[in-house]
Amino acid sequence: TRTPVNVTVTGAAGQIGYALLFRVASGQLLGADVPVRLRLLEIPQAVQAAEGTAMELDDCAFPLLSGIDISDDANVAFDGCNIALLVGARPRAKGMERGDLLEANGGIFKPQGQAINGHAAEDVKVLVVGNPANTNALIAQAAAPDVPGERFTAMTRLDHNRALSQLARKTGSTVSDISRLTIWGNHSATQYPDIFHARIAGKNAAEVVNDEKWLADDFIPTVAKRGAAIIEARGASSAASAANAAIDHVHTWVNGTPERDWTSMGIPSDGSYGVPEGIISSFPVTCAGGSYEIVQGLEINDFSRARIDASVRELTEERDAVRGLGLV
Ligand code: NAX
Repeated sequence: TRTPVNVTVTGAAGQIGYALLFRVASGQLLGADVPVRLRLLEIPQAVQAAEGTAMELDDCAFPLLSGIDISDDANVAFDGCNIALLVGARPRAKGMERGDLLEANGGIFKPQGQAINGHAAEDVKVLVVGNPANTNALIAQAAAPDVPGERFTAMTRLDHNRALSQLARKTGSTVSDISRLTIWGNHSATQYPDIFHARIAGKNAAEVVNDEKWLADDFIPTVAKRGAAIIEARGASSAASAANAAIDHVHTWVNGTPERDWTSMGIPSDGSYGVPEGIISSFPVTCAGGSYEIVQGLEINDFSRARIDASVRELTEERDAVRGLGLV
């Protein structure tokens, strides 16, 4: 039998945690033949709620779930961690400035990065879901100098999936007809969903759509502001769809992208496409053998360039702000 993979989930008692843990335990994260051990990290006040979720996980009798540990100590929760899902974060309170938000999250992601550095397994892969995801990933990465930098990623897969769904609806196709869509930049309202290289059943998606006004005034803002629309409708932020995207992100990273397709991941820039090296920005990537590569050689038109640049500018401002706080 295989050694279980240690999957650490932070914010395990939160709403995304509740939607995520059962899917991890059932084998959807890594595959139906991979046993997992869950390591849950919560703040002390939420440990009891996490224990309640763990009771329900027990009650599912998942054959692949080889154990559950709960802790409020990052050094314990990341011990031997192979996959880290960093979901818990400090939400923006009313009237909170961006600097305060970044500082509060620095207080979470810096010690977690240090704990990963000190205790995680050699092959650790990190996905940051908690917002501001890209910059939180940068903070954790900076605190983990002994872990290869490319192991720190941020989630833009929910944006990617939202864009797939909107494009399918507009063109009367199905999501499985669509490939090569890209989310560029920050997981924020400045993100840029790019369909100029996407294919719909073998045709260029932008040509199929043939409606730049829809692209600029409908598609892009709908995808970028979908999180707010969900809150408005549901009275709570996206949870099951966010958990689903986290599953997709890690599953693709570990098991690879399909032939002739790619996905979107927030990853440390190597300078490709004029994105300053080091910031964690979303790119089109292919995955194989447990690692990813940026898709190279795409032509970026003026429409796309302006939007990528705007989102990247926001990321460099966030980076400068956390640099000012001594976090990176
Ligand atoms: P909840 O408030 O329901 O849960 C967050 C949990 O994190 C709480 O149980 C809290 O006790 C815990 N927590 C706080 N600080 C912690 C720490 N230092 N260590 C361990 N646990 C800690 O939020 P939820 O709806 O689950 O959302 C979690 C995060 O995901 C938020 O930051 C949210 O903004 C972000 N999202 C990111 C998305 C993305 O696409 N990247 C989309 C969905 C979501 O909005």
